[in-house]
Amino acid sequence: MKATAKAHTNIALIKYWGKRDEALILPTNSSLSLTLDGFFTTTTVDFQANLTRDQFMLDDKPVEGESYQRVSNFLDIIRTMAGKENLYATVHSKNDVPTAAGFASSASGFAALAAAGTKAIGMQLDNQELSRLTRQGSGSASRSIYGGFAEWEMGDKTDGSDSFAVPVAPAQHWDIRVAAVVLSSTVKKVSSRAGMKRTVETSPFYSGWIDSIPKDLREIKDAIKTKDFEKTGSIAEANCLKMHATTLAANPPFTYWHDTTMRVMQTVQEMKEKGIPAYFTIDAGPNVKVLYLPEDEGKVKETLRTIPGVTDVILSKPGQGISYL
Ligand code: 2P0
Repeated sequence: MKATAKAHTNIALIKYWGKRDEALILPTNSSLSLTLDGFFTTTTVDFQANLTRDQFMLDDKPVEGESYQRVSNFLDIIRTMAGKENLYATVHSKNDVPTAAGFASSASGFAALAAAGTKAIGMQLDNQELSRLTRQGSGSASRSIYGGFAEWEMGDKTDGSDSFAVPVAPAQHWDIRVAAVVLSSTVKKVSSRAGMKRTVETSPFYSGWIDSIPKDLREIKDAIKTKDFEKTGSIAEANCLKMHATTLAANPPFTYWHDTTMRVMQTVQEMKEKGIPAYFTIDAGPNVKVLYLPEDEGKVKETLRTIPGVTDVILSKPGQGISYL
């Protein structure tokens, strides 16, 4: 009862920022992302009748503590779905997500775990069912089931049955690129889970964030469909700034930005002024991702690399959804 699956990480263009149910991982807003070719996780799950607990190996090292618990709790959901409550597994995961690039490996990690785990235990789920399950491991992971552009529809049911991601456009639809700008100092004081919770509970800007999402989503889907890069980039950039603005008004207030984060944002603005279309987006950390077109790759990479405090620039194309190896 063994299966291996591969999943890519994704970058949100319309951010998921807030939960209405922390246990089921139900969001307060819908979100939209681009799956990335350059960053992925490969996971093998092997259910064995002789095991008395799960084992989790990440990059060949045994993992215990909170990360182990999240994986084992997620396998509990799969075991319950399959009606095999006492069947434990060994999980071997390999991350091809450079941690320094500031991508949460939880998106590719839980998507690969859900795909390999369900197949290994003998279940056949369609993508919608798989996304709904994956969501319960990590919200952003629900979008990594699909390649290209995907939307996680928040749903409104309390049991989460209508909260899952759907495909918007496949990777082949549009070759836009993402540069992950790696900063020398990446200390993060507030986790994304804690950050979104504090923001929902205390930020007076939060209702403005929620109210603005339907229009952002509608317009970015139109722009993706018509391959309007300027429009797609502008909406994504503004959506990211709105998300980060909610944290500044939280109590106590916080920001994920460092000085280099702002320097990168300024440089992207200067590139636009020089006629190179480039747009930034930032998740719950100081690193910056820059959207650009393939013909500008050389200039964009060189410009970003020379910013003081930037140690590396990792480039990626749109990536594919879940695959089984
Ligand atoms: C996103 N982020 O849409 C947003 C933008 C961070 C900023 O999803 O608690 O690791 O596991 O559901 O998915 C990061 O949060 O959180 C995230 P959980 P997750 O990509």
